[in-house]
Amino acid sequence: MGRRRQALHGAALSLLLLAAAAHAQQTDPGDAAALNAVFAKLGQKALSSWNISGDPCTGAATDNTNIDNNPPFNPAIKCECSGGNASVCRVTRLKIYALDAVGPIPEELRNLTALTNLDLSQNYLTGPLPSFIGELTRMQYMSFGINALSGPLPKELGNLTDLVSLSVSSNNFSGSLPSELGNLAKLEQLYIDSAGFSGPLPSSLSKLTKMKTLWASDNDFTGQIPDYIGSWNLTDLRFQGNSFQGPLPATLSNLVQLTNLRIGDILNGSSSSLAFISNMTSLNSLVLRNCRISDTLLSVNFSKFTSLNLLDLSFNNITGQVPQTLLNLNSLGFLFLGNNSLSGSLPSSVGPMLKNLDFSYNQLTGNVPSWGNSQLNLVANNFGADISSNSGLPTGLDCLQRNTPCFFGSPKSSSFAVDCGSDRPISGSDNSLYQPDAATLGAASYYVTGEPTWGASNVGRFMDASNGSSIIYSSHQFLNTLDTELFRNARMSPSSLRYYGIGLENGNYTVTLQFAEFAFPDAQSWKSRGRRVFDIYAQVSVRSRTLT
Ligand SMILES: *[C@@H]1O[C@H](CO)[C@@H](O)[C@H](O)[C@H]1NC(C)=O
Ligand SMILES: *[C@@H]1O[C@H](CO)[C@@H](O)[C@H](O)[C@H]1NC(C)=O
Ligand SMILES: *[C@@H]1O[C@H](CO)[C@@H](O)[C@H](O)[C@H]1NC(C)=O
Ligand SMILES: *[C@@H]1O[C@H](CO)[C@@H](O)[C@H](O)[C@H]1NC(C)=O
Ligand SMILES: *[C@@H]1O[C@H](CO)[C@@H](O)[C@H](O)[C@H]1NC(C)=O
Ligand SMILES: *[C@@H]1O[C@H](CO)[C@@H](O)[C@H](O)[C@H]1NC(C)=O
Ligand SMILES: *[C@@H]1O[C@H](CO)[C@@H](O)[C@H](O)[C@H]1NC(C)=O
Ligand SMILES: *[C@@H]1O[C@H](CO)[C@@H](O)[C@H](O)[C@H]1NC(C)=O
Ligand SMILES: *[C@@H]1O[C@H](CO)[C@@H](O)[C@H](O)[C@H]1NC(C)=O
Ligand SMILES: *[C@@H]1O[C@H](CO)[C@@H](O)[C@H](O)[C@H]1NC(C)=O
Ligand SMILES: *[C@@H]1O[C@H](CO)[C@@H](O)[C@H](O)[C@H]1NC(C)=O
Ligand SMILES: CC(=O)N[C@H]1CO[C@H](CO)[C@@H](O)[C@@H]1O
Repeated sequence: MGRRRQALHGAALSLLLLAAAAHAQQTDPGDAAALNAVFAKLGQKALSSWNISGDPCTGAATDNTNIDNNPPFNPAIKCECSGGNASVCRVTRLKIYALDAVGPIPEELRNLTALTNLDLSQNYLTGPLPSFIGELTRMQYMSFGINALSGPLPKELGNLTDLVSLSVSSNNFSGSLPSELGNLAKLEQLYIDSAGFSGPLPSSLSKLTKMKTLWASDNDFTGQIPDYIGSWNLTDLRFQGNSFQGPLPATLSNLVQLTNLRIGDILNGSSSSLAFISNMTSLNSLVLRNCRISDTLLSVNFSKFTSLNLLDLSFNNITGQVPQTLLNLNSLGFLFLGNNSLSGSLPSSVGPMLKNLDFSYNQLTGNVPSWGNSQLNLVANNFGADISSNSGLPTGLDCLQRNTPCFFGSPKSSSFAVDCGSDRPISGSDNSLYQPDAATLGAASYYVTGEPTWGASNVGRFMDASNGSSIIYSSHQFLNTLDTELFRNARMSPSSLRYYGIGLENGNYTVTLQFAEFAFPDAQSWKSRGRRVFDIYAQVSVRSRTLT
């Protein structure tokens, strides 16, 4: 009896002690003041799940609630409390994610010196990234992605030597990358795409040998892609839409652990061969678009690329035949080889997953293959040039070959108008009747309409979204136009969208292109942070036609 009571007494006592300890936990007063000031300036309020008592390091901030991939827990902090019965808690993680917080980065952030993890992405933060950020030296993961920050990237970032991941993607910075970034010896992920940077990549970055992921597309980086990239530990490298010169560095061939490689738009300089990819057999996506590659597909043994799902080698100088081994790859779903100099006829079969193939703008000949329900873009080749095989051409495709026989000598029209993406004809205030254009155009497809009078061709795969639709609609009332209806539908294309006039008579033509923006709202929101670049060319592909 006595022993039992003693045991109960002991249990009650330890419970009491725990309660006392919990009660004595308190946020570091400096951190609490700084956090409250940061939140006040960014118009944020703590959630009831973690500021129950008015003390930030409470509830979800200190229990085992997960802060990552937990949308309701936002804005959020996590704290770490030093042991003892009157322990002090420091704020180690701060997340204000996609809440459209507006304004400059608050100065009081400087006082949260225990932060290891800061996520302020997808807001509307303006002004510079302050140099005091370099004082938060415990930082490991830091993101300012998709905001409106401007000015140069501060060199003090180089003091954050524990940093593992840094994102400043989709901002409006300027200037070149500071060479101090080379001090970030633990850096594994660097996201700087669409961030506004320019100039050559600093040589000091050669020290970042732990780097696994580099997204650096859509800046204005110049010079050659540096050799040292080949001694990084990359699995994901994205370098499209910069101003790099060729050739591609030979050291890239060392990056055999890459699963994702996207390089594009090499401006000038000498050409490259394709053999450097030979050992990158873990690749899932390979994009080398417009990279001044001169080679044949036979210089790589594609049968080793057993995970390859997307291959885009368009806008290069790839010659010779398309090998059956490439088309047979079991994993391959998207093959984009448009705008090269491929010749010969196409192989007789394709792999089970290969549903989207673009061979437009090559020199292919012979019969159009019958590959079941694959989408096949064969515009601007030499199919059916031989009259005897003409019967094999799908309707309209004969009018979109290099040497089209369509309407030759007997033109049918002298004008046409199209409302891209619309499902019905619309009369414009310019007295044109805009024809509908509602066909679903997949990742490698074309179609022609009417007699035919015009056609369209689309190539490309959306990087993330893939709900299949290529047409978007807006109910927006557009200002500055009498033709609001004309702009409500639009065709989306991730890579290349072309319209063709067919059977037009000789003469001088005026081409009018009309645009309205409705994907990026004009608002103080991260959703407005995007850039639209128009790269339009009008081309005469049929003999003796002039265009103005
Ligand atoms: C931040 O720290 C500085 C220096 O310790 C102090 O003067 C200032 O009051 C602090 N700011 C806040 C909001 O706590
Ligand atoms: C926490 O609650 C107190 C008391 O309600 C309030 O003054 C403070 O601003 C809150 N802190 C945050 C970060 O919202
Ligand atoms: C716990 O608090 C008591 C009273 O304030 C103090 O004497 C003691 O040293 C503290 N113990 C620890 C481990 O902090
Ligand atoms: C931080 O970086 C700057 C510029 O790179 C340097 O001048 C400064 O001494 C560094 N501060 C510390 C504390 O290391
Ligand atoms: C980006 O910054 C430049 C100055 O560097 C400025 O002219 C431009 O308006 C800014 N653009 C946006 C969208 O903030
Ligand atoms: C490279 O990455 C692999 C796998 O992610 C890892 O095991 C290895 O330690 C890394 N090497 C270096 C030098 O960081
Ligand atoms: C490539 O283009 C850049 C920018 O136009 C120019 O400065 C450079 O001299 C060119 N290089 C070559 C090899 O043509
Ligand atoms: C691929 O690996 C083999 C075997 O290690 C090597 O002989 C060859 O040079 C490598 N090819 C390239 C392009 O690096
Ligand atoms: C290509 O790779 C496959 C699979 O590794 C191998 O069986 C085949 O012999 C190779 N072909 C050539 C020409 O090296
Ligand atoms: C394309 O490749 C062919 C064959 O290798 C070569 O003769 C030609 O000069 C190349 N053209 C360009 C523009 O590089
Ligand atoms: C087309 O424009 C050119 C240059 O303005 C002019 O010389 C020519 O006569 C025009 N042709 C026709 C058919 O109008
Ligand atoms: C029709 C077409 O798009 N042709 C282009 C193919 O690629 C070369 C090199 O980028 C361009 O010069 C052609 O205009």
